[in-house]
Amino acid sequence: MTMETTLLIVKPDGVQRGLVGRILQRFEDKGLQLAGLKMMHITEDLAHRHYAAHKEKPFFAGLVRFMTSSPVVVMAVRGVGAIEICRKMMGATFGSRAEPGTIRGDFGVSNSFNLIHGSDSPEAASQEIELFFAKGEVFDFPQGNLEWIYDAAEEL
Ligand code: D4T
Repeated sequence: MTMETTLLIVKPDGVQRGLVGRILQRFEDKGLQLAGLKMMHITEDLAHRHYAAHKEKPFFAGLVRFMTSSPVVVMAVRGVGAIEICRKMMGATFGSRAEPGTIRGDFGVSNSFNLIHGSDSPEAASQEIELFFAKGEVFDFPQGNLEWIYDAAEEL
């Protein structure tokens, strides 16, 4: 596993329901580093680009409407194996099926209003970070407590 930076989005339902703090807290509690954070309103064009892989799907129009309906909070989160770790912490796509203990499993029951997005591969992560953050908005800085988060023998 290598050091990775992933893109997470607290979707409009998470912001409207006042869950941003609790969701963000889970990633900090895990020992991952917050490297970028901002609130934004996703434009139609950005939603289309972000979900381009789904453009032929029957749920695409509703997904774009949802993602552009209200502000979101985007985060760049860093850690060894962060992409897979964050996906596991999010839980299965549908809130109705996500395991308890995961974000979607603990905070939601809806399938389309599923609270959070997370990059699903290193390629997607770098594309999505570029899409959502301008140059200089994701920070590279030493994690203060790193020596207590990773064993020195671990490969960082
Ligand atoms: P994202 O991409 O938002 O992190 O979610 P997932 O990676 O877990 O799931 P996905 O790409 O398959 O779906 C993207 C997004 O579309 C919504 N969706 C999905 C929906 O409204 N109806 C559906 O049938 C599916 C499959 C939920 C997440």
